[in-house]
Amino acid sequence: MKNVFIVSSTYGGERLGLQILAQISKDAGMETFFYALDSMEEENLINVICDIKPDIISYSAMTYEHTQIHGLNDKLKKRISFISIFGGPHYTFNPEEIEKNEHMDVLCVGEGDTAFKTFLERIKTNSDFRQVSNLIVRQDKTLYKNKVAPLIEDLDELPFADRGLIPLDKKGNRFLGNYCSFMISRGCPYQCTYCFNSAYNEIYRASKKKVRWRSIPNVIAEMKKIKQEKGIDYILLADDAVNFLPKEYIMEFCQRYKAEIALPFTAQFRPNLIDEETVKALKEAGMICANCGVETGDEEVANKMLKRGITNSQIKNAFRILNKYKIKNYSQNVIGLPVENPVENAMKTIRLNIECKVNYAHFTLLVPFPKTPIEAYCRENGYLPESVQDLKPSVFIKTTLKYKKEKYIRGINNLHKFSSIAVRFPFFLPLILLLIKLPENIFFQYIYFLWHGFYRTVILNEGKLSFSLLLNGLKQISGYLKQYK
Ligand code: B12
Ligand code: SF4
Repeated sequence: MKNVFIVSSTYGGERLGLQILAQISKDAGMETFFYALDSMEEENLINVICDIKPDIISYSAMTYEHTQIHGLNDKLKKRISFISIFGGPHYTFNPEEIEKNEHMDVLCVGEGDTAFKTFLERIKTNSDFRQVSNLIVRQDKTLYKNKVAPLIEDLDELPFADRGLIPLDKKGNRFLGNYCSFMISRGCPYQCTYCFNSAYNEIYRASKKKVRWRSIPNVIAEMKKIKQEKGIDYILLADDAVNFLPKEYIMEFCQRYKAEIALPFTAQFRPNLIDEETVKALKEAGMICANCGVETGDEEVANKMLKRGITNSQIKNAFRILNKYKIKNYSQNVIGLPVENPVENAMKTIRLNIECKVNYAHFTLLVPFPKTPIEAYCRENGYLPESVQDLKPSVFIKTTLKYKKEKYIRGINNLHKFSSIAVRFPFFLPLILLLIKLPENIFFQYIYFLWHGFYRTVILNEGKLSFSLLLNGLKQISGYLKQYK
């Protein structure tokens, strides 16, 4: 039997959740294919898939990727017969999608590993799959809604992610070189209001252990296998935060990693949980780069509105430690928040990053995702009169929020383009404050993306600056901007 996975884009990287499902599909004896919608013209893709004649098409989407995915599924349903199954964050938080769309046969809520395995087994044996946990199944115009099973407790039970289907070229990712990503843990105990986790943990109220982690031998075995098979020279630890893991675990992991893997790596941290001993051990194990969520420099907004549970002094301490151990660091920041004056608020974030001496500060504009507490807050307070679900917002281009004054919209969209440069070169701030008064324009947008690409490729990841790198960067930017015209 044949199963085709479809996503809207890989964004030049891996999609680990889907790669685990791909391995499950292969283990079930399915001939397995993978396509990203942005890898070819839609009509070509439809022809390719029709030629394959799949029994199952498995779609995965984050919110805002789903519209394109649904359009493709509708067109395919008119041409060939197959069972369509949908999973990923968008469907987890918006399961009602299946009620609205008659071409959706199955929808998976939450962790899909066990449900997908059972679903494939039932299909292969031609048996009933209407009562599989986590699935909503449409059959004979009836929807069969099943309960969500508890979170998987033992992550070692999962297969290693498939590394063959998603075409990472030899040079790998433009930022990281020939790398692969790994996840040691799943879950996050926090409830930041702009993130999916509070809604996710609500779905899994009954599961006591929200953060789970694999055993060290299991992680090391996967890394060793991939290092040998793919000759990678870099590792990206993709966990929401590596310091959700117990300290003793990190210490032991560092010893084994240094002895058996010894590749440079990047990891993500929650700044309030960073401590010197752990950073020192990770540095000795090979960590050369760390990513931390600063998010906002306004402590009151951070804790009352965003429910970050963090102080500015904890953030400063985190970067002091990273800088002391010469770990290249970058911060994630969110601006364009639902406050009276978003420019003033963003300036506090820029200043906090300057004080922290962050190497590279990455700024995105808030997109209030449906079903997150911040979306409700925006709507209740007049920043978002209707759901943004039908728009196609981008965290990189324009705010989706309504502000009382036009100058705030122009100001925040323009300041977003220069925030990272302002952190690196604070003496440009007076000039930047003048520039943001100008009308919004494409030139500022290019500056934003070029700076982002240059800093992350050349400075953080020590790539070589070249004409072809610049050309490639410009091509990618114009391709991205075309989608948002
Ligand atoms: C790595 C990552 C990325 C990567 C890779 C994307 C990916 N989805 O793998 C990249 C960098 C591309 C990315 C980009 C973005 N991301 Co992101 N990303 C993540 C992150 C941190 C980990 C993803 C992961 O591997 N999870 C672990 C695996 C096991 O879970 P999973 O992928 O959800 O898959 C499981 C289930 O969903 C389900 N499932 C998934 N697909 C399918 C398909 C079928 C058929 C079935 C049955 C089941 C199923 O089963 C899987 C296994 O259990 C998550 C947060 C998180 N912890 O999940 C955010 C997350 C997915 N991202 C999110 C967002 C919003 C984005 C962005 C849109 C914006 C942003 N914040 O930058 C961009 C979009 C791209 C752009 N414009 O550039 C949101 C999505 C929210 C939503 N409602 O859709 C999340 C949940 C984080 C958050 N803050 O809320 N992201
Ligand atoms: S700490 Fe990170 S992953 Fe956890 S809820 Fe906050 S933003 Fe989401």
